[in-house]
Amino acid sequence: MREPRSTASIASHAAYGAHTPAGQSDGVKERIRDMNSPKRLLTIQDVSCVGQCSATVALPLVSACGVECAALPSAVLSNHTGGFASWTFRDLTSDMAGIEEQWLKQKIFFDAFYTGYVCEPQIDPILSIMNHCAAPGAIRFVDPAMADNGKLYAGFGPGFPAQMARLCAGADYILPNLTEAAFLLGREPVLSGYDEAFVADVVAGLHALGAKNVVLTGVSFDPKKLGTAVSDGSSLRYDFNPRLSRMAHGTGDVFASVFAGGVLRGLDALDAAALAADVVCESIEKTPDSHWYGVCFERAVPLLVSRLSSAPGA
Ligand code: PXL
Repeated sequence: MREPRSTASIASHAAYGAHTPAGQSDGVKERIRDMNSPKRLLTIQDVSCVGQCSATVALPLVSACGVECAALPSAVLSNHTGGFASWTFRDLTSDMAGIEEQWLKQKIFFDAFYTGYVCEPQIDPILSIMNHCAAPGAIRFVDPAMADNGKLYAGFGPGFPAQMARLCAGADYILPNLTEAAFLLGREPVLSGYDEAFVADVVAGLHALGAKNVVLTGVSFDPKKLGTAVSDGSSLRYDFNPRLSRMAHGTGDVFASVFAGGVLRGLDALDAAALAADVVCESIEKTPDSHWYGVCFERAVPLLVSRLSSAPGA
């Protein structure tokens, strides 16, 4: 049975600083890392049992970056909703408060949060976890995974982007594609025929929501190139790769996982975006055309590991 929640159990940065060594104090074994432990990231997104997306991408790729990856599943689906004919969906919102309570009781904190595909009633429980279970200086990555190619994913209603915008408001990094950016801003998606001034305006709108850094994916000014716009609010920089002849499901999750892992390993945001894009391209190139539901990102892990081998915190 769940214990009643007390205000004393609600931790904050101050409570983190008040840690005592494991085994002392109140008999609760505290989870304290020593200075040599990797950074610990909590990813909050669904487990699609089959489909190579969300948590089944984040866990291996964040780990391959040399960062500990804890996972809070927002839902369990038999398979993702992007191309399969049907699916089961178990919403795990009602588990979230109890999970937070356990973490607070055991003084478990996170150096970073990375949210992906989540449901509308989960925005407040997620904000609560990010507010209470953060180690000092914790970084928030929000991938507003809700739309692509001009359309919301199946299962999200028109009111969802406004809720997702609340999660973006407190983020250190948001990683929308052009479609998600348009929905966050309440605009019609524009997917081609735009210029740098248009991108700058979209990025400014996203900063105005409250996001500190904007990483806008799927940007293209030349049909042969596809890239990312990276803004810290004062400078807008671009990274481009040659456009591949095919698109694939789950590449946004590969990009966000590698980006978060790269930033936690000390890469500058543009370098992390360039690494993430290279891993996406390698994954697509190594995916047979017949493999329609995701990308074989496993085959890009050697590239990722070798590119990060000289990064700090190896
Ligand atoms: O990759 C985005 C994603 C994540 N999770 C689920 C999805 C999708 C995209 O379709 O359906 C369940």
